[in-house]
Amino acid sequence: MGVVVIDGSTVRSFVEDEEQFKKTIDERFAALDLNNDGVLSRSELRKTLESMRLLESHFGVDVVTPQEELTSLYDSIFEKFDTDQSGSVDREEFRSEMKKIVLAIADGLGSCPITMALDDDEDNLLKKAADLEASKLEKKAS
Ligand SMILES: [Ca+2]
Repeated sequence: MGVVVIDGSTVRSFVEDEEQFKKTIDERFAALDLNNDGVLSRSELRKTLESMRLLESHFGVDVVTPQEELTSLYDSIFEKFDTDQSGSVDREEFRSEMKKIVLAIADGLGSCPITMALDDDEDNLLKKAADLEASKLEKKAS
C-alpha cells in the first residue's frame, strides 16, 4: 500500500506529455482488447472503467452505487466513447475520450492536492500521473 499526493497540475502534465500519455493509453487499450480485434466492445470498456474505480470510489473512499445505476452509467459512457456509433470503440476514440476524462479529473482537482491510498500493484492512471511527476522531479534534483 502506497500513498500518493496529486493535484490538478500533476494530472494535467501527465496528459500534456503526449508521448507518455499516448503510450500509457495505448498499453491500456491493448490490455483491454481481450479478443485482440482492435476495438473495445461494451463489456471490454466496462472492465476499463471498473478498473479505474472512478464510479465506485471517490478518490480512494468506496461509495456504494446500485448495480442498475452503474449499468446505465456505463452505457452512457460507452455511447460517449463510441463517437461514430459503430457499436465498438476504436483506438482513436478511446484515446480522445480518455484525454477528456483525465482532463476533467484535473479540473475537478484544481489546485487542491488530494492524498490517495493505493495498493502497490494497482493499475491506476492517477497513480501513473503521480509516478511520472515524481520521476521528473527526481531528474531535476539530480
Ligand atoms: Ca475487442
